[in-house]
Amino acid sequence: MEALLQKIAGYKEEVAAEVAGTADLVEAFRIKWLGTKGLVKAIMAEMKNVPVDQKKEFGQILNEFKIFVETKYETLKENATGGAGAGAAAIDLSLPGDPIAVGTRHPLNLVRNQIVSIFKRLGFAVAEGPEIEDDWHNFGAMNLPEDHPARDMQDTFYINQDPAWLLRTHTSSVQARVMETQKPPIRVICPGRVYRNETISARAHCFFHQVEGLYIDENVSFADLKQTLYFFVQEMFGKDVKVRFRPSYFPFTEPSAEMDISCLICGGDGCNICKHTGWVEILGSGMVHPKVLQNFGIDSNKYTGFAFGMGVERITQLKYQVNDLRLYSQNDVRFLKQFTGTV
Ligand code: 2U9
Repeated sequence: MEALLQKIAGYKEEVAAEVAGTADLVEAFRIKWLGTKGLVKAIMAEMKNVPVDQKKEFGQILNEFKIFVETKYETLKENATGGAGAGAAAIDLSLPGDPIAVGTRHPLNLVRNQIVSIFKRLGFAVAEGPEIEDDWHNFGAMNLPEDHPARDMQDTFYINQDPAWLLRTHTSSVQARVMETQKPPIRVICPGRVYRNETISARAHCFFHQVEGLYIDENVSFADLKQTLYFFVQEMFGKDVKVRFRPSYFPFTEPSAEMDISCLICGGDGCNICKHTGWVEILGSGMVHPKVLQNFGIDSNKYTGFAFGMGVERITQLKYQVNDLRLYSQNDVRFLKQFTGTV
């Protein structure tokens, strides 16, 4: 009986591995296993050679095997495609296929591309870098030493296995890598996703998208910063939009300034969007801190530079009046299909 059991086990493996495919092959399977001269019938005939005291047990095994083969046959029949054999599932290959819906560009990508194209026209190159960063490129090089209170401004995700690594909190780490490998003049913009450990709500998410810029050369002044960013605003939001700069603080720039534009909704008269001030904040900027330049061996007596950073979600919100950050990552086509364009 041992030899018979081994034979059945081998048969089972063979049946399980069968894929057939076409109706012809399924019919061949039926004949081989379930036909009048098939292998199931043949192994059943072995019953007569089994000792009487083992007949009951062997009979059960044989029955299970027969059901196993029959079930497999039914499955193969259901899955069979085309073919000329009996029971072939007829498929009309001339029928038109299911339409594939053409998507639209994501609003964040549309706006990111617009921002990039404006700065490209001013001679900025595009640089990208890793999203998982080390402490030096994200913080240390940016004049944020370990005990600096400003680190608390950006709640950071650290990598569990090795907290020496983190998810970048800004794309400044990309500029840091550019300064490591290139000498001034440097003129780059760095678009990319950044991560901050915030509770998700209409106004905050655990990731967002930035475009940061950096321009280092001899004689780069705050006037260059103002004119560059003014040009950007005019291209992005139109010629009628007014701008203003407010003094601010960032560890990597000195002096620092935030830039507001006149409210696009009320034109500056005051509304809910601008909290009745007539102005909305769009980006941060400043002259690169001499310490940051020195961190990369750039002579801060010879070279100066300006830098800026903006949130793509924020710019998109102002351009398209998107009032809930969560809409950007919910993949709801009713939201996404409202944005078209090829930029
Ligand atoms: C280097 C030196 C300086 C980049 C800058 C800002 C100001 C800024 C925020 C705006 C909204 C981030 O997306 S946001 O939350 N950014 O205010 N970023 S200056 O400064 C740099 C970058 C690189 C080497």
